[in-house]
Amino acid sequence: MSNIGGSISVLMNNGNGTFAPKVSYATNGNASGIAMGDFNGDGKADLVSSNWSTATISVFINNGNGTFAAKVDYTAMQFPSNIVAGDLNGDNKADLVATGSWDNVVSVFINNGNGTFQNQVTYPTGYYGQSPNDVALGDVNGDSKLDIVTGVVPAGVALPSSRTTATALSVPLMGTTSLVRLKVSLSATWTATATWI
Ligand SMILES: [Ca+2]
Ligand SMILES: [Ca+2]
Ligand SMILES: [Ca+2]
Repeated sequence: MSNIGGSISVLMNNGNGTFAPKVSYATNGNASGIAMGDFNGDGKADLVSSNWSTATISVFINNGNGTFAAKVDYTAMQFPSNIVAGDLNGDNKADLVATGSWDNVVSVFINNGNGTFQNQVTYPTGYYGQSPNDVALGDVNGDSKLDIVTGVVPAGVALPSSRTTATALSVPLMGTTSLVRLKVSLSATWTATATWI
């Protein structure tokens, strides 16, 4: 993969389930993951991409009419394959969690409350060779606070409630920048099966 050409495309609903032609916004390198959330509290969904090739995330604030302001980039860990948005500290402003697939961590970006974000705080998710490639937020312990769940390759994947969900994971090959894909399925006995796709 090269460090060129990443973008997000937005297709606006015409109101009847058909969509207007795409409007694209350039990201800082390959946009391997995207997420949406209201980052500045105006009730309009904002956008973020995790940029695989540049170890950054790009935040796009909604202008309020479905167009997006110029991106603001933040430093992430290497190979941030996926990203998710959710309110982690209870201020009703969406925060961000990105994977750091090369470094076996997740990066948490707390919203300052106005759509700008603090520097990442990282948390380990595994050990060398077990890269977190997908991430989800859910309240695992019922305290109404979102917890972080990561998909790890190849040993398995942790899910908060479902034992049958299959998830596709993007996998960095060690020593290269190539991308391969695995599908991981969990059986009723929590046995994880990984299949190349
Ligand atoms: Ca917003
Ligand atoms: Ca928050
Ligand atoms: Ca919780």
